[in-house]
Amino acid sequence: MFEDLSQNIQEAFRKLRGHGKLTDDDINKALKDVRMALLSADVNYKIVRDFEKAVKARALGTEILSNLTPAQSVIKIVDEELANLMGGKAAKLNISSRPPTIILMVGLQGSGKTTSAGKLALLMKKQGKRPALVAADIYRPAAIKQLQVVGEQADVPVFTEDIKDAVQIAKDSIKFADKHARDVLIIDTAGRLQIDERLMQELKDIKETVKPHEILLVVDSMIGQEAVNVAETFHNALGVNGIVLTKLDGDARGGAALSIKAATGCPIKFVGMGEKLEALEIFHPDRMASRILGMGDVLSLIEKAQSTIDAKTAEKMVKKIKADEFTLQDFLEQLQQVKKLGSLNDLLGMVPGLGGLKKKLTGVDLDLDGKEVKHMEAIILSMTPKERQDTSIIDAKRRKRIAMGSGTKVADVNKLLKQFEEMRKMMRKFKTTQAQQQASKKVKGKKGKIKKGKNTKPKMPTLPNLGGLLGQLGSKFPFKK
Ligand SMILES: Nc1nc2c(ncn2[C@@H]2O[C@H](COP(=O)(O)OP(=O)(O)O)[C@@H](O)[C@H]2O)c(=O)[nH]1
Ligand SMILES: [Mg+2]
Repeated sequence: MFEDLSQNIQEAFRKLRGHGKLTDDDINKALKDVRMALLSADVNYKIVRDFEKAVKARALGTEILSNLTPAQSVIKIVDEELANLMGGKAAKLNISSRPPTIILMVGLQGSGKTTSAGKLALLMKKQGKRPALVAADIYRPAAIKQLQVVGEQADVPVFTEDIKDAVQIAKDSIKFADKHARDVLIIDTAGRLQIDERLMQELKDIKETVKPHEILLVVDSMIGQEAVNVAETFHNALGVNGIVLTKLDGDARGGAALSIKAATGCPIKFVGMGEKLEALEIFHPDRMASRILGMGDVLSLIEKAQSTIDAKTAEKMVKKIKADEFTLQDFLEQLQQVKKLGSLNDLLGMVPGLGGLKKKLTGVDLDLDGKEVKHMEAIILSMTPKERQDTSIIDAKRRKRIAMGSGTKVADVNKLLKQFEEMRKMMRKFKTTQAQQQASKKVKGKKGKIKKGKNTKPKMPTLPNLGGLLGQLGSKFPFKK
């Protein structure tokens, strides 16, 4: 995501860092580089001009912070102005005090409406809501089926009706919500290849009839500046409350993300980061700005890990590792947990200072969702519980059976068992180093204590352990694509 932009801006600042004191000339040069980076990211030139003006006024002015170097001050200003450009604070959904809250998904064909509807349903479900999906894309039978599949994956009911009247379907879905105690309705609508009067009228009619609390425009970020035009048109016709910017995972430039709020006044509320149902994130302009500037995004990372990794499971694993009782069954559970996080490369991009490493790692991505992991999973699943508990009983005959059962070769089974053995060895080592560290901490006394302040990050005790595990996996399991 935003690799090109990120790299160009960071390059501009790298030049500044060498300087102790900054002249106006230094700052002007750096800002010119930032301007070029934004322009080549496909940000509208007027927006870039205003942005530069705002930064310059602060950077060349009196704003010098005593605890920062001049270069850091400039970076901080750019960080804040980038966040402002994208809307400042995260914008929330309008939730109706009288359920159901009605959310209307609109946008061009292929922008990701159906996928995002499902992702949003899952997200809201995780927040304790009871959403239902509504199939109001009546022009293609496949569209209804697609929504049903998504609904099934998210375990959310899908309201369909066998009539060719999207307005009526939307209207009837409210009764459905009342009857089934659903407090959120997410209405998926028909796509259009470009702005089409007839379909736009249909959206207006749906809006008039059901009075949605939230009209979410779904926009594909890969279309760059065109995304801004699309957003303007939809906003003028319908009055859009928020934007879901999809396919950010494939967007190296970031033009749409940076321009759309400034150009249309509509805030981005969510971003799509992949095809998976979990790949929808609440959009935080400040975090996004820091991510672009390469400061990492620890908060997002922690939140992601927190929502995905079941803390209890993680704790259990750590206990087992410490007691040297880690079995293949545990490994399988760990794999399944980690898999939910998505590609390790995505995670690396969020860790401060590791963003650059990510680029170098392309090609050797630890694709935790890839074929290799599926193979490993299949192999372990083909073992009996006893075998998973104690690998020493897995003789040649058993290996053959496991390979057959999992659709792999005996060599694959052998490889997995060998890797697992190596991993356990590593874990034993890990255990001893941890014990040593603990011992030395005790000697040092209270030094480890962190003072509570306003910048205290939420506690995430299981993350370091997971990090350790990922490290083990990384060094021992070259999951190449
Ligand atoms: N990589 C990626 N693909 C996405 C994202 N959102 C949607 N897609 C894909 O884009 C395609 C079109 O999505 P769909 O929901 O059918 O679009 P619709 O026509 O607006 O309903 C599908 O192949 C989705 O899997 C995203 O955030 N990232
Ligand atoms: Mg669709």
